[in-house]
Amino acid sequence: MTLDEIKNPKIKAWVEECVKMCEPDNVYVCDGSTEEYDRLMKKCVDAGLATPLAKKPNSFLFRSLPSDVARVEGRTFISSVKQEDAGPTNNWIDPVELKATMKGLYKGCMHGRTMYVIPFCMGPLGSPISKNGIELTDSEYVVLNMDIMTRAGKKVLDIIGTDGEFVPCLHSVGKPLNNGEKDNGIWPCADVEHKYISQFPEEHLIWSYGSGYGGNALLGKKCFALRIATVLAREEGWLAEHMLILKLTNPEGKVKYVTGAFPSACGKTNLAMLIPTIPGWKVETIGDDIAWMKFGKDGRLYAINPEAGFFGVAPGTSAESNKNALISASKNTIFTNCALTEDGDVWWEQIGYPAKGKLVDWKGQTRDALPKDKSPKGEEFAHPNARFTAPAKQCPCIAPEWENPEGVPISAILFGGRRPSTVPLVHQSRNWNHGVFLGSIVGSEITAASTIDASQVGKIRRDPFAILPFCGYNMGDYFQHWVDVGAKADQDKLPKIFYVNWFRKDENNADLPGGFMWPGYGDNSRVLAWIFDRCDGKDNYVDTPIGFMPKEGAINTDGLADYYKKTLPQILNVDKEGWLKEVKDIRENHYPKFGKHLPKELTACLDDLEARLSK
Ligand code: OXD
Ligand code: MN
Repeated sequence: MTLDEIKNPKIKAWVEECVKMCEPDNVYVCDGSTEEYDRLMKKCVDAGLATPLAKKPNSFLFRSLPSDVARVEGRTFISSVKQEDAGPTNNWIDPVELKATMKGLYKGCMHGRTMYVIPFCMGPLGSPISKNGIELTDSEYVVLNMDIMTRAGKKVLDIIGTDGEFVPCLHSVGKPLNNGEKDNGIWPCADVEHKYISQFPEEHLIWSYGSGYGGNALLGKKCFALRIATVLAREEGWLAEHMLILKLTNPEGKVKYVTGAFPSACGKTNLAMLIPTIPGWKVETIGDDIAWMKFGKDGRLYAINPEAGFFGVAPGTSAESNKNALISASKNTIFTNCALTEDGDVWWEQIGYPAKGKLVDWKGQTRDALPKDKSPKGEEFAHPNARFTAPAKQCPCIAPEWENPEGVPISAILFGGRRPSTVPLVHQSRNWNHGVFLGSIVGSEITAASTIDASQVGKIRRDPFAILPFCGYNMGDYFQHWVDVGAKADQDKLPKIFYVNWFRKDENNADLPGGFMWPGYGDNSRVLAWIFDRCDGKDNYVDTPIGFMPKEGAINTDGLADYYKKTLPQILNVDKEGWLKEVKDIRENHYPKFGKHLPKELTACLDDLEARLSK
């Protein structure tokens, strides 16, 4: 499609303004057709940027540069007019200054390239909760990924019509091609110090420059569906969250929907696609990363998954950890920074089997495969943040209603992190505000594996609501928004809030695989079953100083290994000393960061917790 075919004057004027600045050789409006996808993929293959995979139908492998392998939080900015509105946890640059800097970079940045205009919709087409965006990009890789991750193309232009709203998202890889220069198989991007992932919250505007990877470049995901959407949600009275959405069916066929927020590397995608180990229970997926929640006419909170695909971390994904993800990515999938096998398949660490013969690693080097599916740190064949981009509709456990425009009514909200000590397997908040408190203290313990600074080991890296890198405004105001949303709602209809922890450890117990006191994965269904019954008001709990916890025998342990049965009482216990230390850490190190923006309701919850623990 050409620019002339766009009937919306606002879109046209904005595209023209960006064309003038970026100076692409051509402008192309994406229609979202299969023919277009195939054509652009062929262009990537011909340019040496993508490798077709003989073993996976219509699937391709891309390799990025080592300087462009993940989101760049240090180069991500919330550029609000006032610094205070970005808050203490976001990088901030004055919007006038940032725009001047970025305009300098954007000037002529698309020489030798095509500017693609991608009309896209976050959420099911026609849903009252969905929102539209237009991404301008000079990367075919971005167009292809956006095609899987969002509903993209002409149909969205038709929905926007001549006066509909859209979020403008400008993206460039920041690598102009001058005088007939070619990419020559090298992933285009800019140096780290020239990368800018910028959100302008007052204007609902996104400008991204210099990276072609994931959340830096597929602007519908973290930039729009979280950073800008959190701002829109606050303005409009709803919730935009870094949460999975799952459907849980009990043996009687009764259904409940659950959302869950977990920091990166806590198994969120695995939980969303879990295969229960307890008979009769079923988990189906609505979404694995983001939930947008709005109140329905009946006063209940309804959630949609704004995405249409999974951008999942490949390493660690195996038939054991997440068979459904492997099946989702078995065809029509884009792989990035995975290793390539001799027979034309992808491979990654902890895929569940060793590779044979030679492998081309993510840097393009051919090396002998190892006799196991692990590699020494720094010598991985697949980058630890290697990804698969797979259509959600290919997931064998996708719920039939995953695209329901009305969304699904949420009964429970889970929070969790990696906490080797203190935090029990599961506890329930006493009420909404106590649940907001639990969300506000989410975090993972810093391990020797996650830091090079030994003095940090054992400390808690807080990631409130698992949304710290994705909140488009002051995190203290975000907590207040959650409190306000709850205060306005019918209390009986609000979801119940739980804190789960699959990661308690006892290094001294040689029986426990990896020292973990709970098996996790499919066995997390045992906890989901307790939560399900809690939502039905079953008398399956005890009241403790930290909240409601399973009473003895309330967690189904049938078929669980004896060593887990033995450790269960320990992980369902209230560690008063540990929690008092937690209270101190929150009071001294976590909450003071938010200053006057911290809701008084949360301080009240902290005081209440301390009083109950001290009784
Ligand atoms: C993601 C993340 O990629 O949360 O989804 O980092
Ligand atoms: Mn995420």
